[in-house]
Amino acid sequence: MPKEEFIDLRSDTVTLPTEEMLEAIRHAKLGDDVYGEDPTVNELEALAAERMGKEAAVLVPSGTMANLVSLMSNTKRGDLVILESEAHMYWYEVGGISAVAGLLPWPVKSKAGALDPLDVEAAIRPRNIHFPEPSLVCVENTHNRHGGTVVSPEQLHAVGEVARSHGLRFYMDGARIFNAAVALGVDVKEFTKHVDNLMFCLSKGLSCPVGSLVVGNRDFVERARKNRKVLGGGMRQAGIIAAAGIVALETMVDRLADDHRNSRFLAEGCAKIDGLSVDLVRVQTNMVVLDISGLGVEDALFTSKLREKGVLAGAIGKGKVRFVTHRGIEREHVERALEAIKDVVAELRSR
Ligand code: TLP
Repeated sequence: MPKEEFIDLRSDTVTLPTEEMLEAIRHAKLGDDVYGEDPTVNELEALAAERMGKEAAVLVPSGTMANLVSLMSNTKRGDLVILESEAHMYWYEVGGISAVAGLLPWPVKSKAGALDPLDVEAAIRPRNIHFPEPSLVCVENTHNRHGGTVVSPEQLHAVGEVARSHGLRFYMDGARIFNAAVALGVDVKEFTKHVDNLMFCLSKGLSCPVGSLVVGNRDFVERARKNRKVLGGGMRQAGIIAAAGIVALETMVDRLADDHRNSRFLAEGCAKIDGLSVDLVRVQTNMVVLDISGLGVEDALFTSKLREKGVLAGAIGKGKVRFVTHRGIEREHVERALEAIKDVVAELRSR
């Protein structure tokens, strides 16, 4: 089957740029961004800072680099960082938090991604000769491994209060923060006002080919710019990336609601299939996590059977399979995906 015929629900990272983005890239005014002279990058950074209600922003190539430079810019080597135990930074970023930033991650369990402020407080150990210095609390929003769940502004406020009262900074991996804002129907600043700084991605549901932004106060962003450089992320005519980012921020946010409707439809369809279970409460944005453990097969077998039927999904371990909706996935694709899922379940149950 040619690749373009697959219904690709592995991630919203697979989205391709829109025609308008490609046009904007073609006509972007460019300069050397390491000298601060790329007008399109400067425009995107100013726009991102304004949208997030912060002083400044810096464009980086990936979400992973955004998290890493943010960690480095919020801490010093040897510090302790409190994060949620299923956090992307802890699971999927090649251990950069320790290997590169030199930090001790201190995972705290949560319900559906929202940390309990009491658990955060308990994790902040007193200053003592035996303990590393705690300096940062991190949250993820929406929360990827919990199924795209939204950490509400109220929850952020409560955790932020604990962090601040102990003199710790508060950072948000907001890779999909616009999904959270659209899901609750509120301005993104309702979330961002509770954290000191954050990152968000252009290259996921917003459909850009590349790019993430690190956002916060001027001092923090200045440190982030320097840390981006040390990691080799200082780019030159990066306006070709930023041009698409401007289009994304201006035109691609509201349509995320379509992705949320489609994931809901997919989840409700899957919930009706015998042998599968879905926690519908967690289907809040553009992700669906299917629990296939009732079928008694490896998740990788399930996804390879689905692939044979033209549907791509992610095996995320422990009998869980992830589907992510995004631009390019319409209701009819979801209907076809549901048919394929039904067929695979029937096939596996008859073995
Ligand atoms: N997540 C990817 C994979 O790495 C799992 C995906 O397909 O969801 N923070 C969060 C919450 C993320 O979900 C991701 C990407 C990142 C950071 C890293 O972004 P990139 O892939 O741009 O380095």
